[in-house]
Amino acid sequence: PPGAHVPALVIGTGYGGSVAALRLAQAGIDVHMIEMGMAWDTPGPDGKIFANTTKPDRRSYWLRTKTKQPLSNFLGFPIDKAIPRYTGILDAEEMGGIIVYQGRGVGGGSLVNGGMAVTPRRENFPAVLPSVNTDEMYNVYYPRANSALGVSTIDPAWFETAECYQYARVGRKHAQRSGFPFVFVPDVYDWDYMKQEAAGTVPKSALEGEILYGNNYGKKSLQKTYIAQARATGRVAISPLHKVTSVRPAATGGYTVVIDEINTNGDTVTTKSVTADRVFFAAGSVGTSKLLTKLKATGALPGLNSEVGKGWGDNGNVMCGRANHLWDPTGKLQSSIPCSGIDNWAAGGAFAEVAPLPTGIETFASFYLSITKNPHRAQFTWNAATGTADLNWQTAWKQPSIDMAKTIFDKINAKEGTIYRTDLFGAYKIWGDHLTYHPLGGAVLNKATDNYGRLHGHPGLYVIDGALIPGNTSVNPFVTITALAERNIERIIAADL
Ligand code: FAE
Repeated sequence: PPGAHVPALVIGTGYGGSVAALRLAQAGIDVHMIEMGMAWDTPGPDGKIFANTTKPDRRSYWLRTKTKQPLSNFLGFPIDKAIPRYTGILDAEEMGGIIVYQGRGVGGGSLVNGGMAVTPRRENFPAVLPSVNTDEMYNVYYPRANSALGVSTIDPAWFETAECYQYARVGRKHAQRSGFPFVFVPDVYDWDYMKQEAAGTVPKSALEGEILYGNNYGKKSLQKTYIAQARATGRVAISPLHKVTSVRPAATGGYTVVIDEINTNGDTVTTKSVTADRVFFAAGSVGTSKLLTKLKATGALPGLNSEVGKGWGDNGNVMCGRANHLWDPTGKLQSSIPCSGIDNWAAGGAFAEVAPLPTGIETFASFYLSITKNPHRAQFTWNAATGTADLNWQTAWKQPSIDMAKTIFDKINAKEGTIYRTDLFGAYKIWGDHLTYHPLGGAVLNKATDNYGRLHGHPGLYVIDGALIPGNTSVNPFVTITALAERNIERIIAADL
């Protein structure tokens, strides 16, 4: 209720926010979570909560009237289509030089992502988070995160025979013939459920191409793990379709948090304010960075330091497809959940996932999302004229990522006598270099905050999401975001509360 007082307010319900809410509640503290997206707990007219990837509808996109698919074209033809404006699940946020894809709703990115749950190779960790103790992370916090998220790896015997992973077996064959290490990638998908999908005994999710716009079954999103556990404590309340617009010190101590309640058209219905003793910024790398940049520039939080908004990176994401020979079909049935990758990080700075193209038809295409060691970092700055926090990422900054991905795919193409697909991202365009799924940084650990996420200058304010990580994790990021949040909240509960 307006004017209410809460001990702990969490902005956002993704990985960082869910870890904070659960652990605070278990420590006996009442938590209120504020989420700008929808609850995603009610079926639509088709009886399903989430729309299918091949049939996007109003549920699919955040306040757009036309879809903005990551793969914009197929066989040269644009595939985006008109949809009604709605507070849908996937935000394709255009930041000038880059489109940043993000999940919107209770569960954040866990609603839309592929569930790939990857712990970085230990030798790479010191470069990811230099101020964090590696032993503690690998002995305590990564295991804690993996266990709470429900991470597991595909049954290798099933992998060899499953029709839906022919594309991954072709990916393995091509990787190994060129001498690259091929690795299984863990996931939060329920692999036993997927086996039952393949056997035809349960409703299909991964085998019906569901991804990007939500998975109706099988994937253990945060709604089924951390958030379910948090709700079960009885101490966590969640307000969907509520967007935090301001945080400032309250005269009586603590912080005044201003919140817009919005409708499914994105319009503000009412504006509320509450007082919170402690506020946890968990709005995602972009959400947290934009809020803090604004609050510093407009004087609401004058004590924030000049590191706020800095150190933002795209985790080096770049996509590409290869055209296979007719004797290497990748299968018309493709599980939407990737299970494998090609690790050329040490030699070439690239880790490539063998990704699905779940079109329902045989495409003879191999498709990859590469994570690369791109060195570029961008900064958010406040634009008073437009009232927005702008990001200075440049499209040309993807070139190092392309060069690193080429260390894998030029070699495979040469070995196999194959070529790149040029029809997936626009006419004659090989590289999907216009986007990222993995925004990281903007309120970097031990720079904008202390070494546990406490924001400098304002006691009781914390950052606990992907904004803490300086731009790259060497693999898919959510396990690292979760493990770092586990580490930080343990310290904050012990020392501050
Ligand atoms: P996030 O999960 O983004 O949660 C932030 C939440 O805050 C969202 O629910 C927002 O709606 C909400 N919010 C933002 N601003 C406000 C505000 N002002 N007021 C109230 N609420 C607000 O943050 N990562 C992997 O590790 N493996 C994968 O397989 C993978 N696949 C991906 C596929 C796609 C299509 C996408 C988009 C991402 C993928 N990711 C993957 C990235 C992963 O989902 C992402 O790193 C995490 O979700 C980030 O977690 P955070 O807690 O930082």
